[in-house]
Amino acid sequence: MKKVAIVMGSDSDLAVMAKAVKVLEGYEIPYEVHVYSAHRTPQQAADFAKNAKDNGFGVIIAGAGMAAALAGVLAANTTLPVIGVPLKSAVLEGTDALLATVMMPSGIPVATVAIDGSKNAAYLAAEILAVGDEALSEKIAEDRKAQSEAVLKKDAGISERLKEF
Ligand code: RP5
Repeated sequence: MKKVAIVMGSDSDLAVMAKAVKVLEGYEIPYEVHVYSAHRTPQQAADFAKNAKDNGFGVIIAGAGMAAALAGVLAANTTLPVIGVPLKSAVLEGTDALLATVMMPSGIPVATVAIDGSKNAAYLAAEILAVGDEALSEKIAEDRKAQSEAVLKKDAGISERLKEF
């Protein structure tokens, strides 16, 4: 199976991006985690993306905050799908990173998830890999079924829970 790359702009992003790792581990998808900054290590970020396909990656997840150029820079240097995770910052609460990540020019797409949406980035990466992997596709379908069952269980118990209020 192809690997997923999880790249973050700073180690201060790790707590959020670790949630993506847990999802990938749940599906037994191989992955690597790296810290490369579009601004502080531009050469290393570009080189990683340029070599990613040859190094066995199928998807790149890029998480960055503030003036979040990382996902776009990686996307500019590879034809692999890049999923951008805009990360919350103290001043603008992630809207800065959201706009920087999502507003890519035509021809260089970044599939942008929600602010701090690292789990969905991993689910999306799994779905991309599952296009050519029936066993993975079945695992994802089972996961969706479990989610539905959990909601229906809550539905069945909601009248009882109302008495708590
Ligand atoms: C971004 O700047 C990083 O992705 C991080 O979210 C933010 C702050 O980085 P540090 O100053 O904590 O290293 O490039």
